[in-house]
Amino acid sequence: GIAQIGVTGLAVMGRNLARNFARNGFTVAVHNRSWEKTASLVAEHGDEGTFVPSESVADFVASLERPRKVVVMVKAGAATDAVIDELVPFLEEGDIVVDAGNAHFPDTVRRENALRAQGLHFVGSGVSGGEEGALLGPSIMPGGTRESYASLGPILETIAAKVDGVPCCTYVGPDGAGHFVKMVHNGIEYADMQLIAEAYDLLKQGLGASAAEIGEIFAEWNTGDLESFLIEITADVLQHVDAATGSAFVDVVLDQAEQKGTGRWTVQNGLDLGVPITGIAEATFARALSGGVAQREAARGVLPAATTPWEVTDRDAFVEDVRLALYASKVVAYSQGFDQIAAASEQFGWDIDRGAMARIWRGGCIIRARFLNRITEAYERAPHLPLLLADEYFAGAVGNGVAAWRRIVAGAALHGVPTPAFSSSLAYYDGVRAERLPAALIQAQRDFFGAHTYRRTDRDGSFHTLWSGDRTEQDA
Ligand code: NBP
Repeated sequence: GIAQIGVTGLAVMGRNLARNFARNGFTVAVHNRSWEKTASLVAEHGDEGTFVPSESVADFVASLERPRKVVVMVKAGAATDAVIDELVPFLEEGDIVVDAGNAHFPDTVRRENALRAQGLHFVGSGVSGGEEGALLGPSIMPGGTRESYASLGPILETIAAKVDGVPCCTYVGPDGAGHFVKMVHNGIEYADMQLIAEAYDLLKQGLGASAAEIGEIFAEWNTGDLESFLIEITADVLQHVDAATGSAFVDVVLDQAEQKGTGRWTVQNGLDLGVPITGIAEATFARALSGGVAQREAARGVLPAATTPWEVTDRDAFVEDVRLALYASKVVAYSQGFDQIAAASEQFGWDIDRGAMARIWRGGCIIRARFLNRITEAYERAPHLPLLLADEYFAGAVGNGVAAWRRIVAGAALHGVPTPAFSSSLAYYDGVRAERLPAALIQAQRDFFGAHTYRRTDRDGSFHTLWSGDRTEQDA
């Protein structure tokens, strides 16, 4: 074989990934279940580099240098299993199969086990950045064995996005670690988008501002701490005018957000691990609420607001309050997402370097942002930092904004503006910093009805009170 890397699955993502490899000087073997996609890739982009097209899996595998490196970029789920099953009989010990699709991490753990038993390396790799990222440089999150990364890593790092010359690709950890981190990335993306949407709604309802005016505010914010891809495209979207109606584009889009399911996976895993990822959960549920047409229909005009419209008098001060509240809520959402990575890393023995994850998210992916540098720095200061929010930089930045955050959340509640992500982030902040929580009462209740026992503040041990008897306390 002569090709250094192969790609099978040449729909939008695989096609662009193959072009990216070729444009970077790699000889790329290409294959797709149906020949037309392979043929059109070579016909349209064959001049961008060296492609070695094959019609059969056998020829495709034979066209690769050993150890072979095959990137599978097909529809996640059954298609991925089908492609792996077809490839494996042709592969030999030490070959590397990379699943670059959006697999759910437990599937990746299962596949890695099965291929390892056959002497093959299976690398579940998160790839973020959509079509454009795949072509111009995505953020890449490869799992699998460290050994496979030694030969695969340099190729992936070459095609990844670069920030300050540093590739947005690094070894994440064993088996499902790469796809897990990609899942949390997507969960954080949900939270970030919801927070931005709430900020937009606050500005709209508080100021009565037009979409275009709010777009200008976002454009201004994009020059400061909030600078990010999502803020940038928000400014762009808000200033876009619908050609058919002449209205602001955002005002003619139906207010029902859809989802493909990675937010749901992230929340389900947060529940499994017992990590309060409230920002991601609120964002996922907010999309579900928006799509609950029957419920919204039933509530409209029936549930009283019992409030007055928001009339903000000091425009500039209000805009700054919303900005500070957005930043603080965003720090909470990211802090929670990194807690989830830490918990999974511990549970599955993945040893994930959280600072490195923030570093490879600085470019290529949807949540790329200036502020990720601060996260990397925080984990460099303290690699085992138990709470990102408590890092000296973030504690200071959020502390600066906390009065503004309270004004905004209180104002939203007073005037009936739904801000689930802003509000729950503030509740999390107050919960995690509390001297004492009402959890003491919950534990007492649990002991009362279920003899679940409790611990005391004044001495060690577990205790149970005989609630239905003489109420004496026993050692449990
Ligand atoms: P699709 O998810 O639409 O999958 C289409 C590809 O899967 C085609 O090449 C198709 O072959 C192949 N395929 C199917 Br379907 N069933 C197959 C089977 N049983 N055997 C062999 N091949 C089969 O492609 P995509 O939109 O390019 O996405 C690819 C992956 O990337 C997915 O996992 C997706 O979730 C992920 N993705 C990621 C991002 C991102 O931003 N990271 C964006 C979009 C997608 P055919 O041509 O013969 O039908």
